[in-house]
Amino acid sequence: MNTTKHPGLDAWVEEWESTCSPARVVWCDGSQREFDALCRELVAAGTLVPLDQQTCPGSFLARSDPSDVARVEEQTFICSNSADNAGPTNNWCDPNEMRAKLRHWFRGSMAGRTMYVVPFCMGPIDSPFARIGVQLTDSPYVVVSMRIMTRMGRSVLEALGTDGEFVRCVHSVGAPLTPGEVDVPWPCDPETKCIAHFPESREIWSYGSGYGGNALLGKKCLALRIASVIARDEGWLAEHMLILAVTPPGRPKRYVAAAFPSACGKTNMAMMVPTLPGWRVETVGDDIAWLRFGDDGRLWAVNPESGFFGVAPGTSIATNPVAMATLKSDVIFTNVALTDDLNVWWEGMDSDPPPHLTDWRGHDWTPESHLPAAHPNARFTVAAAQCPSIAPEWEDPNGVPISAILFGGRRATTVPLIVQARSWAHGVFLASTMASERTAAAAGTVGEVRRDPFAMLPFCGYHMGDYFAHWLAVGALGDPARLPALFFVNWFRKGNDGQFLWPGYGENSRALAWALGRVEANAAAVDSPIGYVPTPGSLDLGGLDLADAAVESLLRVDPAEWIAEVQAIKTHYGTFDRLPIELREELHALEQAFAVEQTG
Ligand code: OXD
Ligand code: MN
Repeated sequence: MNTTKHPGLDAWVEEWESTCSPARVVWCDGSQREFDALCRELVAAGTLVPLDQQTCPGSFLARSDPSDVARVEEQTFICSNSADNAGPTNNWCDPNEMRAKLRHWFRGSMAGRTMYVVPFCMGPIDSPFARIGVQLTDSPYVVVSMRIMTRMGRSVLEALGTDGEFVRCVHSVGAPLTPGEVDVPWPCDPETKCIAHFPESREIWSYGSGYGGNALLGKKCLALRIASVIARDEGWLAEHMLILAVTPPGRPKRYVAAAFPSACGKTNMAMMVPTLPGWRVETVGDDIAWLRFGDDGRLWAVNPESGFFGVAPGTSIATNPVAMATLKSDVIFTNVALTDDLNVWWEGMDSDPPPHLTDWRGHDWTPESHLPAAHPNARFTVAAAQCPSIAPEWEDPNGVPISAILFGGRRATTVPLIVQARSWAHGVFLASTMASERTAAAAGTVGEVRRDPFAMLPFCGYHMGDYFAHWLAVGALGDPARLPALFFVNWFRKGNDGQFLWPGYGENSRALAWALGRVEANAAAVDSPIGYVPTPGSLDLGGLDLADAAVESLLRVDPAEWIAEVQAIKTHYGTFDRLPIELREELHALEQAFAVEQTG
């Protein structure tokens, strides 16, 4: 038993050691030597396959159990003291009931395994934004992933001192070993998984899964669900947003945050290669932003993570060359396919797959196979510091000042390429209506619109209506002249022929340029019922082969579509028992504006 200078931490570790009965306890120091030793153990256990050391030095492939491939939203709970505070969009369970159930599952759950104590920090350790967590886990794969995704180890214990506060995170894969039992490469509980958050006591208990957001508890669990509650209590914002820096030629660098639901291209946008000549984009973060007011009255943001846990399929030299360059070495890939020469492959990487692969389940695969070679949610875990477009200031303890926030989804119809909100409250209204259409790859009806307010539906740790009110309150605290401008965007609008109207990727720099033009107050716009929409001439479309009709379609605010949208928003709002009156007023004003347009 290691003892630290922090008696509260020691007592908590001891308590869980006696509940989970691991064979041993190891306190992680976060060193390279520890990381390398764990990787060697994981290779010996068959969890990690070393990749070709010439082409992918320091990189490994993990294959998960087929039952453990994604976040389990149905098994994710916000166990606030009252159900009311979890709200209509979260699963809720009485905290005492959940504690009793999980304690029972955790009892002896680490038998035959090592319990690692992982001190970690979200945000640069010297930052006023920083939050410390300690994760207990019986998964060495989680430990090595946490070392990439967070600042982890001895320096965090030092920062904690003798009585520092930390978020208590307990994680077990739920696969105890009996004496002599041979382990499997990816231990988990194939039947039973549960990710429980206790917002009042700032605790996370996760059982049964070793995958991604279920198991790397700093990410979705701490930096979004628990942090959103802390942010509400302390007057800041914890958001599902990328952060980028954009420098137009001859003009100052500005910072933009953008919220998009999963699978709408946040990592691609964060690493964008702008097609506008002379423009430069640098990356600050690709998934989470913590925002708070600086002394100057502006909103400043940090990326609380130190790595990217990105979706591999669809990533290619064409769609995201910067990500491909980031993945040259020191990556843990999970559930991608393996080539015969120990390189990785996934759908969307090249147009032609190699003639033979080992798929994510470890089976032979040929182009004739009907199943994807890589799991659609296959991931790469890689340090942000090795991203060629990382902004030099990405770890600035004070964060970066945000000039604009973009909210977007995947909409085939209705939502124009970009709209500027008329005010903060109007922006909150637009973001609260955010939605994304299901693609053919996902379960559910293709084209069905799923509302995902602020892209936070799976990640808000409290009542979504109160979350909207919190956003309004933050805006009311700020000086309107210093608040970021808010925009609603849609890269996915389709024409009558069913084809995307907008090329996306690096071309999104043109929308970014218009947004900055608005921030600097010189880009022209039409005042439409849904906000300020670019005049066709105000978008820089030079060098882009887009017909005038396509531009018109991209920017159209179609009254019939919006009258239907207003009805859909009413239905969406009907699910909230606590909705700020300001948002109802915004909806009413929108409905009125179209009624006037129809009659006028
Ligand atoms: C993620 C997600 O893993 O949003 O970032 O699902
Ligand atoms: Mn995400």
